[in-house]
Formats: sequence, C-alpha cells, structure tokens
Amino acid sequence: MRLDVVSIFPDYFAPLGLSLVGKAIAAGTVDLAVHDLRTWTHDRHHTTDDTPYGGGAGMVMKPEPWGEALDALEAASPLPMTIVVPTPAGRPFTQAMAYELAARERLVFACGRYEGIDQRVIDHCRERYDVVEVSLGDYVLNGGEVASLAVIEAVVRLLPGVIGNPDSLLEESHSTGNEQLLEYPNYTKPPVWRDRAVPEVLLSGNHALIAKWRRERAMERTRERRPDLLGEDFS
Ligand code: 6GU
Repeated sequence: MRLDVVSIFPDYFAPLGLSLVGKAIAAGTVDLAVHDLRTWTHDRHHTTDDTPYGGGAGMVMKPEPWGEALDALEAASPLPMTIVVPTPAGRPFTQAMAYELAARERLVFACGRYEGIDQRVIDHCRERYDVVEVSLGDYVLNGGEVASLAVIEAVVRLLPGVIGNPDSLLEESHSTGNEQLLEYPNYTKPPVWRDRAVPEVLLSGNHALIAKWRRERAMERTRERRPDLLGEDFS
C-alpha cells in the first residue's frame, strides 16, 4: 500500500518509523512518503493559510498549495488515490472504515488545521478522487496530524502479514468477528500480585467455562461503558 501524508508539520510523522508500522515500511508492505505542504508555496513566507471569508476566528488553509500538492502526488504514481481528510466535521472513524481503507491501493492524508481547508479543495478532490472526511470523535485537536497517525496505525495493522497472529485481529474490541462487544479483561502471570488473584476460572483449563466467563465480562463492560453498541440508550 502506498501512503502519502501532506502536512505543514511533517515532523509529527517520525514515529511511523517505529514499531509495527515501521516494520511494515521496512518489509515493503507499506511505501510511506511525508510531504511538507510549504513545498508548494511560492511566496517568501511560505504562506499556507489566510483569514476566513465571512469573518470569524481562526484561519483557513489556502487552496493553491493544496491544489499543487495533490496534482504533484497524482503525477508521481498511476495508483488511484483515496484522499483522507481528518476533520472534527467528518464521519466518525470506525473499525469498518479501517477495513475499507485497508483495501485501497493508495491513501493520501491531507492534514489541515482544525478550522479546515478551503472547501473548494475538497469539492475539487471529490470530482477526481475518492474522498473520506473522518473524525476521531467529539473533541477538537489542533490539526489533522495526530488523527492521521491514528488512522494510519488502524489501517496498516490490517494489511496482510503485518500482524504476526491474524487471530488477534478477530478477538479484539470492535473487530467485526466479535459482535461489537468491548474486549474482556486480560491477565497474565503471576497468579497473585499484591494480594490480587487472577480469576479462578482462567486457571481451570475448562475452555467452555472460560469462553462463557469472557463473554459475560465483555457484555458487562459493554453495557456499562458503551450501551450504544448494544442498541441501548446512553444513561
Ligand atoms: Cl480527525 N481532526 C481534528 N482537527 N480534530 C479532531 C478530529 C480530527 N477528530 C476529533 N477531533
């Protein structure tokens, strides 16, 4: 999979060289390029934003550098581009969306500041590419960089061969193979730590009983923390 990231803060993406995503890059599963949007500015101060038409607080990202950046990325490879635009005004990002994005050949992350990119850039992109505007949740980040890191990690770990044991993708919270329950609590050795014992049933060797206990704990947690996943109202 080809990944391009366009940002005025390319240093935010240094950690992608670490851990699982870093290994996927080293193995050639992921081809990542991070681009500084200021590459496509032409004034002395490399200006990327300006005041909003209609007034109001904050700044809006100018369309010209974005237009040139996306033209340059399109020209650099024949792979079809899916543009991912992180914005608090986007569709809530879900595991289902991560699977959809993991099936694409090329993702281009367009990181704007939270007041956003001039809407004409998005409209222009929609006529030429697939565009996905995503939000991580109902809170505000300063820009799309941290959100892009989260989406990239969620997508890359789904690519074939990235996770050693693919069964772990099935068991975890929010995977589609787990009827949308939160994950049950996990324990490892030692059997007693600071007077706290591991639940007896997990040491029993009775796999049917263990599965039943885990299902009950998962249901309990989900009812308590995410009743919306069970189709119930928040209380
Ligand atoms: Cl995707 N971007 C920004 N700027 N803020 C957010 C967000 C995204 N998701 C939640 N807050």
